[in-house]
Parts: sequence; C-alpha cells; structure tokens
Amino acid sequence: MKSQKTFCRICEAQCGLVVTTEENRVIKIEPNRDHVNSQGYACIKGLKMGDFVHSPDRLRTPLKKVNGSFKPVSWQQAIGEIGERLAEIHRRHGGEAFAAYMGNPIGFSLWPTMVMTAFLKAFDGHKLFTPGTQDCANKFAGGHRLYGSPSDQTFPDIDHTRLLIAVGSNPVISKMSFISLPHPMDRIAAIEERGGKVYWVNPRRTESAKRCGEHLAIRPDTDVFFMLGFLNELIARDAVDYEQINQYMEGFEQLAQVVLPWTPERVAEVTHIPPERLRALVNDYIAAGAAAVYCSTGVNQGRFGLMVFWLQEAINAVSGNLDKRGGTLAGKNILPRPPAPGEERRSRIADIPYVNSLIPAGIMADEILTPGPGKVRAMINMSGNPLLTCAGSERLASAFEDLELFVCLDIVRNETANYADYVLPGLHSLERPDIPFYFFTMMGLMPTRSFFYTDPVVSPAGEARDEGWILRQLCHSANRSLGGSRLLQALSALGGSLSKLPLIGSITSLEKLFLELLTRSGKLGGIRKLRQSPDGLLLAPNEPGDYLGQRVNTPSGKIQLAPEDLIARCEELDNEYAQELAHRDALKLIQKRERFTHNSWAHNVEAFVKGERHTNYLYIHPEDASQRKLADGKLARVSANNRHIDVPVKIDDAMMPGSVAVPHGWGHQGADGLQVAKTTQGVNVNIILPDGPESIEPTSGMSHMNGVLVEVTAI
Ligand SMILES: Nc1nc2c(c(=O)[nH]1)N[C@H]1C(S)=C(S)[C@@H](COP(=O)(O)OP(=O)(O)OC[C@H]3O[C@@H](n4cnc5c(=O)[nH]c(N)nc54)[C@H](O)[C@@H]3O)O[C@H]1N2
Ligand SMILES: Nc1nc2c(c(=O)[nH]1)N[C@H]1C(S)=C(S)[C@@H](COP(=O)(O)OP(=O)(O)OC[C@H]3O[C@@H](n4cnc5c(=O)[nH]c(N)nc54)[C@H](O)[C@@H]3O)O[C@H]1N2
Ligand code: SF4
Ligand SMILES: [Mo]
Repeated sequence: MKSQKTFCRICEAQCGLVVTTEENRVIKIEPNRDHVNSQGYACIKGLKMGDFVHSPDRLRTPLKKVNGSFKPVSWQQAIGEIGERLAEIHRRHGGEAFAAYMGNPIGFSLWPTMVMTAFLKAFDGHKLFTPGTQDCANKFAGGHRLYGSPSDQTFPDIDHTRLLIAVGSNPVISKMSFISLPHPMDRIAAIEERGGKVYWVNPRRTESAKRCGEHLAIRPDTDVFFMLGFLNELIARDAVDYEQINQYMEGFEQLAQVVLPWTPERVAEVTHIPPERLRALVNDYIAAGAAAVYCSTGVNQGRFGLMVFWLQEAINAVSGNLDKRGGTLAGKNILPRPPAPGEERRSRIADIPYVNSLIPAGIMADEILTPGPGKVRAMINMSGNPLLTCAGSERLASAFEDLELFVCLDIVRNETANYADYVLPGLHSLERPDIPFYFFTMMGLMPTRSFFYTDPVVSPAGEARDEGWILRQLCHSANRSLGGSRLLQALSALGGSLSKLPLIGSITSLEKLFLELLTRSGKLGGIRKLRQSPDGLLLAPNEPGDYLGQRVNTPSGKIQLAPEDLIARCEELDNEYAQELAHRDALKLIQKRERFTHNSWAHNVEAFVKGERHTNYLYIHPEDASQRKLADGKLARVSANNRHIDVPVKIDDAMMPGSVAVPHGWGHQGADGLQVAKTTQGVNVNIILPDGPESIEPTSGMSHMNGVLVEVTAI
C-alpha cells in the first residue's frame, strides 16, 4: 500500500487529497488536513474519484466506428488513419474546416489545453469551442474592456470583507467560480460571525441562503436592472470616491448618465425586489466600509451577462472598494501568463467576435452545418460532452453526423462520442502530473495564494495516453508542425529521448518538461523542489493597494468605466424593460447544479444516482404548480423554442414564483458506453435551450441558458 498527496481537479476548489493505492488501484481517498489551500476539506465527488479512474467503462484502447459499431484498433492504426484524413481535409479545405471542442474537465490541466491550441494552429485552424461561453466569457470580455486584458479579474476579499453580495451563485453546491475557495461556506459564514452581512440575490432560496445571510429574490435575467438600480442609488447617495475615480478611472460621467433613469422604483417593476429593500441593501453596502459585490453563472448565462459584470465592477470601483482590504482584490498571477490576445477574430457565422480567442459554442452547429467556404468538416472533441452540455442538442446531433471526421478523446465513451468516427482513450486526472488551474496560476484568483504540484497517482488505464501525446502524434501523422512551428515540432519529436539530455535528467516526458520550465520561470523552483512541499507552498498573499495606478493594463493605465459598446447597449434597455413587463406572468427557466452531479459526467457511479437521484426534476413553486395542476412526482411538459422535454415535478417553495429550474447534464439513455448512467431517467434540458446566432450575447459570445421563457403543462 502506498499513500500519496495530490489535489482534486474537478472544480475550482482544487482540494488537497491523500490517496491510498495498492497495485495501481485507488483504495481510499481522504481530504488532506495539511493542505495549504483546502485545509482538510473535500467533497464527495473528490473522495469518490476512484470509481471514475477504475470504472469498467474506462476506454482502454482506441476505438474505430465500423459499420455503425465501435471496434478496438491499435494506436498505430488509429493515429495513421486519422492523420491521413486530417491531412486530406486540410488539403481540400484549409484551416477554416478545422474545429475543436475542449471540455470542462481537461481545462484544469494546462498541458493538454496548450497542446490543443498548438494542434489547431498546426492545421491553420482557430475555431476553438469551450464551455467558457457557457460559464464565464462575459467576465473575460469585461476584464478586457475595463482592465485591459481578459485575464485581469477581481475577487472578493472574503476573509476581511464586512459585506458580501453574491449574485447568482450557490457555493454550498458549486464551490464557486473565479475564486479558489475550498469549503466556501465556512469562510462566508465567518463574515456574519465577525458582525458583517451576507446577501444572496437569486431567484431561488438556495442551500447557501439557508445556511447564512439574507435572501433577496430576483426575477431571473433581470440582474442588469438590479445593478443599474444599485448604482443609481449609490450615486444618488453620493457614496462615490471622487478622488479615486479622478486618479485611476475614466468614463465616470458617461456611466453616471446611463444609470440616471434607473431608480430603485423603476427597476423594482422588473426585478421584483422592492425599492425599499434595494435602498436598504445599498445602505448596508455603504455603511459596511469594506464591501464586495460578486456574481457568477446565474447572471453570466443570462442575456446581459457582460452588462451585469461591467456594472458590478463599476459599483465596486467607484465606491472605493476595489483594491481595498475587505473589498475586491485584483489577482496577481503566480506564473508568467501569455500576452493578452490582440484584436479578436470574428466568426464566419453572424460575425460575432471571439472572446479570449474562443469562438462561441452557441454557434457550433451553425459552423458545421452552414455550407460555403469555412464550413467545419473535421472536429476534435477533447474531454467534452457538448451533445448534453451545449444548448440546442438536436441541431448539434445533426451537425456531428454531418462532419467528415469527428474524433473524441475521453476517459469513457460518452453520448457525444457515439457520433464519433474514432474515440481515443485519454487520461484521468489522477493519471497525470499537474499544477493548479490557470485561473489561479495565471490570473491569481486565490484568497489563499498558494501553489502545488502533483505527480501522477496511478499509471494509465490500459493503453490510455496523455491527450498532449495523442494530439502531437496526430500532427506528426498528418505531417503538420505543432503550433505551426518547426522548433516545437522538433522538440515534440524528441519525446521519450528527453532523459538523455543534460540538465533535464529525470524528466522523461514533454509534459513534465513543460511543467518544469513553467514553474522555474515562475520562480517556484521546478518539480523536484515542489515535490518537497506535498501540502503546497503558501505564497505572498494578494494585498490591497497594489493595483490601481500600477497594474491596470489599459493603454492609459486607467480603469475604463464606460466601454463604448456597453454604453451603446444601454439604449436597448428601455425596450428590454417593456418586454419584461409584457412577460411578467410567464415562467422563466433557470439552471440548477446538484451535489452529486457534475455537468454531464458524474451519473455513472451507482451511489450518485440511487433512489430519488436517478433523474432530474422540474423545480417549481407551489403556486405555479397548482395553477397548472401539476402534482409532485408526476410528469410535466416544459416547452420552449418549439421543442419540449417531459420531466417529473418537484414542488419546491424555495423557487421564486415565476421561475422554474431543471438541472442540466442528464439524458444518458443512449449512452451505450456508460453502463450505470444509461439506466438513469433524467432528460437533457439543453434540448429546449436556444442556440444559433440570435441566442448569443453579441459582445461576449455567451449562450443564453438562464431566464429562458418556457411553458409548463401537466401531462
Ligand atoms: N443547461 C445548462 N447547460 C450547461 C450548464 C448549465 O448551467 N445549464 N453549465 C455549463 C457549464 S458551466 C459547463 S463548464 C459545461 C461543461 O460541459 P462539458 O465541457 O461538456 O464537460 P463535462 O460534461 O463536465 O464533461 C465532459 C467529459 O469529460 C470527461 N472527463 C471527466 N473527467 C475527466 C478526466 O479526468 N480526464 C479526461 N480526459 N476527461 C474527463 C467526462 O468523461 C465527460 O465525458 O456545461 C455547460 N452546460
Ligand atoms: N456539484 C456541482 N458543482 C459544480 C458543478 C456541477 O455541475 N455540480 N459545475 C461546476 C462548474 S462547471 C461551474 S462553472 C461552477 C458554477 O458555479 P456557480 O457560478 O457558483 O453556479 P451555481 O452554484 O450553479 O449558482 C448559480 C446560481 O444562480 C442562480 N440563478 C439562476 N438564474 C439567475 C438569475 O437570473 N439571476 C440571479 N441573480 N441568479 C440566478 C441559481 O439559482 C443558482 O443558485 O460550478 C462548478 N461546481
Ligand atoms: S470541492 Fe471540488 S475540488 Fe474539492 S473535492 Fe469536491 S469536486 Fe474536488
Ligand atoms: Mo462551468
């Protein structure tokens, strides 16, 4: 038996774990009490990871689809055949015909994601879809406009703040995003314990709101009006720090002008937050002296995610809370980060700008199905399940069928992989070396600023290979140079002979060489040194007072409070407001994450889907249910965009009247590669969510997944 310290790469908490193994099998996983960041916290998903590593459904060899069914083939055959077809498609159609989807789980491992970028470049391609446009591209777009780079982001100084307003976030379940905060609820509850306040702005009285703080129920997708009303009141109360604004910011007058019409009374009509409650909230925000507004996917996935984020950042900035102890801090990167993208490309479909070099996933089906120059014909899907996780699943299914070549890299054969020509076995996170997520290392979004390294804990299942290796082999086989660079290609070709090079010694893979060079360039001493701190290294913390006037990346060095296109979009808001009033009696669908599920992939473990958990539900307020004669446990039909799903009802008074929730990531009935998940009954909510150019936030590429108008009827 052997015990090894590592960390979990499932969510942004990145909890430290102690894994006991015997003969290359995980026997037990426990939280690491001594880990500098997580200090003994871990959730059930991290602790049950062994069930995924050793799942009987793990892919152990490459698979090729022959006459409609998958047959194991050798690596040599798979790489050879795929390489040939990639080269041939490139010859006929050039780089515009290439695309990739890079899913959420692999996003936590820097190396394969870097190789994927270089891979696309090798084929002159650039169409990289990721779930970024389902969860956070509005923040990247906002960082770019306000601070000069998508990677310039702020986070609440949780451990010192006296007031936290969390908009569209449910830490008990999700552990938060854009901040690495293991066991977030202890740290948030501590705000109250030291005499401060916590507010949850959310259409649902969430598990988090039940634990501490006060809940403000907001009508879904009206947060932009909430923020406008908040800022209007803040300015009306003259609670702005003019000295700071004059010194460090630009555009305040324009900003003040656009918020002027949005009084607490007026916005209340659509947000359903009474004006006196909004005023009291602003009052508390001012009185706190050190306060932070924070938002997450609940608003990111609405139609105005970028606007909400902009206004939130403006509130924190003009009130003097940015770069202040107990306010918000601008993260300091730990490792050198790549330069910010210059002028972004625009998509062939609908001319939408890329954000942070990503093309919106909401137009993936259009990119594949629309004929003409630039039509996508070859696609690699690495650790993603877009069929279940992207909006408009049925069109996506036709799109995947339409591809000339579709290759999936995953640890299992998921629903999307059913459409693939080849499915290639990649690594589970416990099978690879890693450093923390790039939000922390490159963007610095860490209240406890720290760094850790892990070696692989078990060796790969069967013939599974590192995705970086797979992509490199495909490049060689197609006779293309990785990243379009001969130097990289030559280095890549060195592969296993690295250990013979002087200075590099025990480093036997390109992946480790990459981590070695990166950590050395971040002055962390390289892998050997990092191994000496298996509980992680505590680094100098993010401190207030070193951002404004010093690290802002805009050309003038000042924060841009009034980005031109966002000011222009304010003109749409009168019309939007009128629409809201017109729809006030309609139901709006929101998302809901669950303790035992993780996007689309955690349903293949018996314990996670037993009993009541064998399906998802429609959560609906008792009044809305009785109006529609819906009974608990009985099926309801949820319709939108001329499509529908049928899902069992859960009557839930935590839902705000007028809003309903259906968790995503379900719909595994066709999952021949997933023995347990296949038996579950949940339905895929993304069948009814909108995709296509009309459904996308034009300035951030975000998909509209929250606050979608739906009809619900009894069956
Ligand atoms: N309706 C609706 N849809 C949503 C959302 C929502 O709120 N509502 N949320 C969106 C969000 S925020 C996200 S991030 C996306 C996520 O959606 P996706 O990016 O599609 O990712 P997942 O469903 O998490 O997992 C995809 C695949 O990763 C594989 N995988 C898991 N662990 C590993 C590993 O260790 N190594 C490798 N190589 N593969 C692994 C799994 O087997 C699975 O097949 O879903 C989005 N979809
Ligand atoms: N258990 C579990 N944990 C996860 C995941 C998972 O699938 N399962 N997914 C991971 C991923 S990929 C991500 S990106 C993060 C996301 O993590 P978070 O961004 O923290 O997301 P959620 O916890 O889903 O919280 C979103 C909240 O927004 C609320 N909401 C919905 N619509 C609106 C609205 O219009 N306005 C407002 N103000 N609120 C609204 C919802 O009720 C919900 O409580 O979670 C990660 N953690
Ligand atoms: S909270 Fe997130 S990082 Fe921590 S164990 Fe659970 S899934 Fe893993
Ligand atoms: Mo996400």
